[in-house]
Amino acid sequence: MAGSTLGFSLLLAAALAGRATALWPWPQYIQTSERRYPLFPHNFQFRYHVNSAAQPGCSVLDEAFQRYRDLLFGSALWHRPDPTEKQHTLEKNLLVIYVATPGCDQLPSLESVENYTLTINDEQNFLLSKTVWGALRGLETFSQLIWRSPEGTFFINKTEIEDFPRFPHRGLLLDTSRHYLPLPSILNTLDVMAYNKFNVFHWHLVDDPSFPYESFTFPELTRKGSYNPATHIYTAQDVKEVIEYARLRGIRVLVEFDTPGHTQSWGPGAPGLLTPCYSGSHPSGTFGPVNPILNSTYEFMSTFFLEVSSVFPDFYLHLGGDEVDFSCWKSNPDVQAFMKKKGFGTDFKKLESFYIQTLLDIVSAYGKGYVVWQEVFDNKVKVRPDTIIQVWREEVPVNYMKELELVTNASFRALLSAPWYLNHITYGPDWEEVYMVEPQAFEGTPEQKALVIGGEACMWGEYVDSTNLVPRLWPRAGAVAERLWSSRLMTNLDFAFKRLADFRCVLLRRGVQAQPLSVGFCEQEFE
Ligand code: CP6
Repeated sequence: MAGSTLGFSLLLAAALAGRATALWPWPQYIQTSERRYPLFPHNFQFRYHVNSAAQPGCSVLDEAFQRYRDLLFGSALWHRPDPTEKQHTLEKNLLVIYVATPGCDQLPSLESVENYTLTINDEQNFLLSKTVWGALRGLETFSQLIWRSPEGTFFINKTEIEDFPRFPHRGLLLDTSRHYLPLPSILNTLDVMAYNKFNVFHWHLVDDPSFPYESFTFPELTRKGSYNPATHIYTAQDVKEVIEYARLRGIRVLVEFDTPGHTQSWGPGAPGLLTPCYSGSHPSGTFGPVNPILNSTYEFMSTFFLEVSSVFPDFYLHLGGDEVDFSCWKSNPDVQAFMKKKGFGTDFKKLESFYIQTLLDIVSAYGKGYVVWQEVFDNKVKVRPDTIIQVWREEVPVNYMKELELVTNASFRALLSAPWYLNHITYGPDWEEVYMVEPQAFEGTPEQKALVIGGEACMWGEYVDSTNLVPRLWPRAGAVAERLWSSRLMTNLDFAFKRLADFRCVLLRRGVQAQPLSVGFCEQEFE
């Protein structure tokens, strides 16, 4: 990587400059100095450059300015400095934003350019980006550069930052099936994701225990499959709100409808969809994965995914495909007969592949791309070459680094999650192991390495609901966020610890109940 030596010396210089450089995640290039400029809340302005492609009325930035004004200076009234002070400082008491290309109403995508440069010097405070998404990332960085003296004055140091993400897919998975997460929990998570420069919300919406998604083509799914159809569901309005709230923060919503396994909750609302399990020659009364041998199954999936494709605007859908239990299929005589007819022998992976392949063709026809869990690749399902494979298994069938090697060797793009299960907790600084993961540390060509497009932190919901979600996520998910945003050279745990502990205090000030990393305290913890 060109400029790595330079990168390190700049990093060191910045580290020495002290508290004003507690950035998270760390930018790609930064130069800071001891020279500092005061900022005055009562007349501080975000202002569009006259030649910026984005101008007042750009919802993404107009609303971001409001959010960052509130975060930085609060809604409280700050003392007004005497008029002479104002004269000197007014011209520099603003951040000028220049966005090079138009577009404030689109959705972020995998291809979105998030680069920005931020210049704080004697002449100006200037944020330059190609797109509004880059401007959002730069605004977050700007907000993290501002600090307060003990007397309460706001300052920002002379700084030059050139920043861009290492990986384009930086996700966080929430599971809303094991426990229902109220809408505010999801929206608040999106806020904190943006503070960490995450850009994909992977919504594991339904699973075995409950089906909280309100389907308008199959309302019975929700009525019979949710924990409580009056309270524990996401209405069409809720879903729209999540998507727009995420968009305004430069975050994509990648929805997952996991099949053919993990579908128990679909059963009551979709009679005939799941496979009847047998005990001996009689149905046992229990049901297994989606029944892959019936035409009616594929008709149902066509209709259901047509709805899903229009409700969720992102190009990608997550189609699951993980952990299919074959025991029920094995027990069912009709499935056995189908296997024989198809020439699958006793290889149920072939039956699973048959299902997935048919489903993928259906979804492809709707003009969508898809992400699947690694089993789909492991079982040799024939998938489109643009399929994204999400690696989640730590050790079997191979360790996750080997799996990345195999997936990229087959020319598929890969997402890494295996080492990033934040639902796993241990006593101690468990963020360190998460932080030190190097997603490209496998045997392979540069072309293979380039096929790793990012990763996701996962918060599976068996033991997590809205009471413990926030402290379990933050600041630990931040370790994943920095690994996915910053240079691969960022491997100094002491430097990371200082900044992450500091960032955790920033989160507390912003009203996020983030758990402590270690012993210590925050200056403004109880404000
Ligand atoms: N649910 C679904 C889960 C898991 C997966 N899929 C899971 C299994 C084991 C671990 C973590 C998560 N709870 N639908 C696997 C992707 Cl350790």
